[in-house]
Amino acid sequence: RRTVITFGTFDVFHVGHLRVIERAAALGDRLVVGVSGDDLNVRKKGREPVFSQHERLEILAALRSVDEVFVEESLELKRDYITRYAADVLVMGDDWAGRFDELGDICEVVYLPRTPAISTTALIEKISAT
Ligand code: C2G
Repeated sequence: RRTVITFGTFDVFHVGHLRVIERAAALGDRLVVGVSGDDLNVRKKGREPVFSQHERLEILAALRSVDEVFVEESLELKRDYITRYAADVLVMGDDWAGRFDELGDICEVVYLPRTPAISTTALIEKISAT
């Protein structure tokens, strides 16, 4: 059995999120998703996500491609999470290309291309402007 792990905030869930989840799932038999916690987002981006971590976990857990979800408490804990969930593959969006190569000693590291022209930030701007 091949376990894939991926991470993200997945705020205001959109088709770019769905596609990366589906492509990650296709790389193995079991997909585990680390959803960035609210505290991590405040530290990282200086603001609370639109949807709480509870809501974001609930959405991710309901997806057909997702087998397990957990809260990602810190960006620095990837090695621990990979070990804890016995992941064989780490998938990240290619905006992180090269950043996690050091984890290649314990798993395969794959960067997937992002879906162009869609982002949570752009969606928030679009909704605010209407
Ligand atoms: N994504 C995508 N295409 C988009 C937008 C997002 O493929 N147009 C992907 C990202 O590459 C990522 C996932 O969707 O793989 C989640 O995106 P974000 O919520 O923006 O995640 P991010 O803030 O990059 O995660 O440990 C990582 C952190 O949790 C950060």
